[in-house]
Amino acid sequence: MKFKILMNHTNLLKPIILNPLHIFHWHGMFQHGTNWYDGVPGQTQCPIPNDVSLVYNFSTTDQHGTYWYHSHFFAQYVDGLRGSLVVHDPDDPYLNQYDFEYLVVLSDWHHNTTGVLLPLQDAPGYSGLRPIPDSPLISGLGRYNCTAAPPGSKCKSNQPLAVYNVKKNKKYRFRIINSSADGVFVFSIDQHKLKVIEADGIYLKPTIIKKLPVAVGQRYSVIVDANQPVGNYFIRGTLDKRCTPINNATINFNSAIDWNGLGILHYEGAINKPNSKEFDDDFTPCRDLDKKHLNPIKPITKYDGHVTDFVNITITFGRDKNQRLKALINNSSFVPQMNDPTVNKITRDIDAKDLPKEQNSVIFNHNGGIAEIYVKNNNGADHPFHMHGHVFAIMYVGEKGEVHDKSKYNKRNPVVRDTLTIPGNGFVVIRFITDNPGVWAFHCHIEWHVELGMVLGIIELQDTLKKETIPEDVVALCLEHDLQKRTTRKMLNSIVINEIRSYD
Ligand SMILES: [Cu+2]
Repeated sequence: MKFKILMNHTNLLKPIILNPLHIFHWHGMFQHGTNWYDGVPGQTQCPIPNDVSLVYNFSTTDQHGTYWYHSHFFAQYVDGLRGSLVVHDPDDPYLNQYDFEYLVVLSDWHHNTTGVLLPLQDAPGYSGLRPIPDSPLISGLGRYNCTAAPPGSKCKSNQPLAVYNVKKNKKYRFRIINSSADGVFVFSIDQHKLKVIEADGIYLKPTIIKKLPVAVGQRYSVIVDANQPVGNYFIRGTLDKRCTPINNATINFNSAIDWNGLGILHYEGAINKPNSKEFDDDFTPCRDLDKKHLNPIKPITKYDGHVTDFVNITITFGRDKNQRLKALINNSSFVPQMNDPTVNKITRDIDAKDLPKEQNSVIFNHNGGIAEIYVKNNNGADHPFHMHGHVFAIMYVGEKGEVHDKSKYNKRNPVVRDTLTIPGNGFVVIRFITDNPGVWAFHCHIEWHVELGMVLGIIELQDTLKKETIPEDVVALCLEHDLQKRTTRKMLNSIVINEIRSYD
């Protein structure tokens, strides 16, 4: 199968001198038979030291669509170690419905690096919420109110915006990725409705919307018809403030951020300054796009059957003995063992039930079975959960106060994707097919919550997994380096970004 990485070159930052350890996750890729290339420290591989290279050698098998890749090591991706990944489909059912395609990579930019931000969140007694960003970015470009910049700053308030060029009466596929640390983005183009055709690599029955809410880690494709009068129109990548809780102990709570990120849809020949008007909201704030817009192109029925494994998990927050904030899954905060990932342990014949408790393991042993996970959110915040190695079917999303009623499950034509929002104090029920031997993270994609330990380790088909052989160069990453020593918090302060406003 043809494999192609499409880089959105406007999203590359340069130059970046990073912590000398890296690890890359290929968000949305199933990694059938190549669990060790999933790129999760402590679960699937040891980090790659400086001057060492690793080829991630995996097949996309039958997957096509919009994905992305990012570091999964501490919060490196928030500092810019991320990009888009598109697998083109020669049999794309919508290929004749658009003329060109574009990538839109949305992100929430922090002026401080995560080397500064994470230790603040990790400080004993920290009583704030998630760090507040400084600018929303559309494909790496955004603006900042320079009156708030420090003295001597080279900040310019009229930085160029991302411009997407179109020709009148042509149709465009926009692939939209929310690669943020945290924020829910709302994407729209003034005077142009969006025909939604893909969510997280799953083709959809097309429906028309005005505004697209995108949680962290989610991807969509929409078709835009350039059928309006020739002109310049605003593209809006708004960070939805309603979904970002703030108190005055929150890191950067007095951020000068303008939550309304802008780009421009430029028709060939247009000379006007854009002054287009934003659509009214046609979605529920802080929730995923409504399921009526997410019907798979053909109903996916394989999740309607006998559930072979059932797991019940609860999300909360707590504090450790040093009063540090921790995210808890079933009362346990995930701690990766950087120098001995779980998959290495399994292949050494360690039984999954004997893994250290703080690896938050859940075990699925039925080959080809249907696993069901009930996630209860005992916390007021919404959490966008992403599963590695799989897509899952959403049986139900329950709001705060709703009673869990199995008769309401959507078994016959469920929404299928790899990232969903779990409502604050609500619950979700998802199902997936246990057919992919591996150690797969299931975690909140708010990067600040990952760092607080909101991660589960799915141990799937360990009897098959333990017979597999991890490639020598991957194992060597653990053997050759004293990683545990090198991955201290102190190291993170070595992240330096020299010029945050220099783009390729
Ligand atoms: Cu979260």
